[in-house]
Amino acid sequence: MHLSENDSIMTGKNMTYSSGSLTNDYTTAEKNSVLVVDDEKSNIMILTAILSEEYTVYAAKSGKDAVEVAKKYLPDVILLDILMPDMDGHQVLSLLKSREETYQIPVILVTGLSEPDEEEKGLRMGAADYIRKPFSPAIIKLRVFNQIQMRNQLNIIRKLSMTDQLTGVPNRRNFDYRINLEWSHARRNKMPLSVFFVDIDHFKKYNDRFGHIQGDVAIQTVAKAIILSLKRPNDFTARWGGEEFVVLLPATPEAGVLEVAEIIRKNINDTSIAGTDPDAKNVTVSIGTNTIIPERESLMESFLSNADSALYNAKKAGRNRVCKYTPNPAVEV
Ligand code: GH3
Ligand code: MG
Ligand code: MG
Repeated sequence: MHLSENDSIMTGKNMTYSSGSLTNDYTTAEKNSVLVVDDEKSNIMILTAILSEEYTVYAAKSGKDAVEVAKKYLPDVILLDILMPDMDGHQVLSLLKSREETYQIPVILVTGLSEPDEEEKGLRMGAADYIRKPFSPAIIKLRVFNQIQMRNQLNIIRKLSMTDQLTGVPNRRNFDYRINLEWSHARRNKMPLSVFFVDIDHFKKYNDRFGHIQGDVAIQTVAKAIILSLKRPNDFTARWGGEEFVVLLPATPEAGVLEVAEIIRKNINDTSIAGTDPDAKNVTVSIGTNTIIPERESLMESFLSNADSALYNAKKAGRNRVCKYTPNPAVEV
């Protein structure tokens, strides 16, 4: 730890995001991180010394800075002093618990207050644990470790619940979450949002011929081909179910989605999935696309079902092709 380098953080006056770490190893992605909040410089130094071997340690000297650092770095655990000038630990805790980005971060209150009422108040407000000063380094380490371990396990469960087991791509639940975000974003910013469904052609026959295990390999290969064709960081694919995938392209107009869909169709058509069988045709997919600039009255369900009807048209027209949704002309009664 280089104190001079981090003095601005220690004083809390000119804290910048880029220098928000008390250690110089915060680039190590695998390390869990802890935010230490205390108005006493000496306490921050002691806690950093105890924790920095195992964790990336961020520090904040005031409640206001603590909330900012927590939002920016999303530490795995926060050690929060209660007695601080301006904003006390309880106020900071309440702010952290009220924000979408930070409410899940476990907070361990650290304080010299010994009244049981204070402890009860903190726990009722959502603190995960409570440590009294003077603290022993071993207790600090163990309590932090317990919270980190629970958080890591929770993250694994969360990740599993959002991932399709066969292909490793996001699952339908993940897609539902994502499309809600992208839909609101597109509506707010009046940006086009595109979607398409990718469905493997005659897959029942494929399974019948090659068996379900090879069928699974084909599904995995299609997932990979889709992933490799998506170039922008916000492009998103999920397994919709069975042999069908859905792709969401934010800020992408119709010409863009048609281009990406065609690349995917072609890549899959050109990939020899069936293996060594000389008579086997390649696996092909049909794709139905739709694009919208959502307005207040637009329905997300119609946006998706219209892409699905475009997929139906691609199947009807002979498969191994891309069709875009076009509204039916009005029928005169
Ligand atoms: P179409 O060209 O009209 O899409 O015909 P299709 O045979 O692909 O469509 P259909 O919906 O009739 O059949 C889908 C098949 O996909 C049936 C099912 O056995 C197979 N399938 C669904 N999920 C899986 C899976 O996880 N693994 C394997 N191997 N097959 C699956
Ligand atoms: Mg199919
Ligand atoms: Mg299907």
